Amino acid sequence: MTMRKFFYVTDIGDLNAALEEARQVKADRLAWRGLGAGKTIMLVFFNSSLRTRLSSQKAALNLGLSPIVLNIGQDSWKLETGLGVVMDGDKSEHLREAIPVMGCYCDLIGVRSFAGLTDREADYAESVLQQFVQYSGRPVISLESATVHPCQAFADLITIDEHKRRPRPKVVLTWAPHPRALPQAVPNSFAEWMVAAGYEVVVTHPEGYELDPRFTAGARIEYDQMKAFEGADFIYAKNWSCPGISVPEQYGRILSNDGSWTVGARQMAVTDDAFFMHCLPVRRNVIVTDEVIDSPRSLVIPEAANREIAAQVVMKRMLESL
Ligand code: SN0
Repeated sequence: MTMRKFFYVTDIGDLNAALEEARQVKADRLAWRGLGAGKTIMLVFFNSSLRTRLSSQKAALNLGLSPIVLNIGQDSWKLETGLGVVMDGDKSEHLREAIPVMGCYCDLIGVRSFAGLTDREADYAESVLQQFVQYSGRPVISLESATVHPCQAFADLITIDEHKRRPRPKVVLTWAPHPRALPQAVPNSFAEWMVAAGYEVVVTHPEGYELDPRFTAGARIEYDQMKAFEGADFIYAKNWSCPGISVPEQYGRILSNDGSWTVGARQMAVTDDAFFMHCLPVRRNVIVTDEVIDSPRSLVIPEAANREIAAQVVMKRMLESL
């Protein structure tokens, strides 16, 4: 299947085929090292990164694809992303020129650009990433954009597929408190991918944190965290700020810092000996207790390791589609 962009679960097509390809890549990651020879991927970061940056570079190197990393605002001019802006402030260059220039020097582009969390419409239209699609002339991978983090969700799917004890595991996505307002990209994509995989998906959070139904359709929403955890096979913790579904003015705000939602032994005790998952970076003893993240049921490191595999499958398919 040809692949020109990687934002949504539908961009990867059949998930069983994608998982099979992930297994092949994992079994011999250098088998396609000729595929990317002489080609370049530009990895553009508007925000910080550890796993995404390293796993994307590693995946590219496995394919013989040369990565070029650009940190916007540090290594480059500060870029204006809004349209129609009078550029008399601190931004020296507009995306409208920067994107086609970057496109001249590479074959694939990956972009990290977090939600601004002030303008829901602009964030949910993925306005920055759409400009990359429109003006670069290259296949574009979201490396966490305003509303999605597909590389993370694919790695999570691989990890669950490797650890599941039954064909249709119960997978619980739980909100947890955090001192800062964080994007909805990770929970959006996680819910979207888990529903698409056909798993039993439960999303639990305090009232007001309802995610956009375009990502959660098919999942059960449960406001009682303990009830949600009952009999679970996988617990996926993540903080997110208010998605602004019922009250649009609350978009991007922190509505709760209720410490009873921190995932600890009390909640894990009612699961079916569930695995614990988090995309990282994680605030210990805010999102999850030391006891749970340090337990043998924690999958946070295998999940991170699978980021390389997920990224490699996506880049491989894009190279095969050129
Ligand atoms: C990002 C997020 O979307 O929630 C990236 C996750 C992959 N996380 C953060 O920005 C955490 C920052 C913090 O201060 O803990």
